[in-house]
Amino acid sequence: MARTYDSNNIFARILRGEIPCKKVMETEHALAFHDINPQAPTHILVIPKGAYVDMDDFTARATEAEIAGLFRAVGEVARQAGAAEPGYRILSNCGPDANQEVPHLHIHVFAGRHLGRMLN
Ligand code: DGP
Repeated sequence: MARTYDSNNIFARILRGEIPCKKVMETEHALAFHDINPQAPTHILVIPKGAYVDMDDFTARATEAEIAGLFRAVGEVARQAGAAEPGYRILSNCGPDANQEVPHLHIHVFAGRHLGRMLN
């Protein structure tokens, strides 16, 4: 059963401009900004502009343009950060078992140090 979208979640409020963020990039379908609690020298969050709770919700309901727009933005953010070489990691927590904290889909982009085999 899909979770219900809470339009007052913190990233919805960032999208509406009610809460500031350190913006990295904005496109028609995505917004990228620095994580408030960085786990790597580069730690950027890329979110869709549409109201999607998580990856499950996004891949079930989003349009092809929204899906392409989000993933193009992730790649572009990593390139702009100079992370394509030597590399970066993307991660998206989906639901309680993954400890998803903010119920608006977000893709973490980590870079700037050797990341080991896994982040937790
Ligand atoms: P997750 O556990 O995958 O839901 O990660 C949520 C991330 O969001 C976490 O790394 C901290 C970040 N975060 C939470 N609140 C804010 C905020 O108000 N601004 C920004 N820039 N990041 C936030």
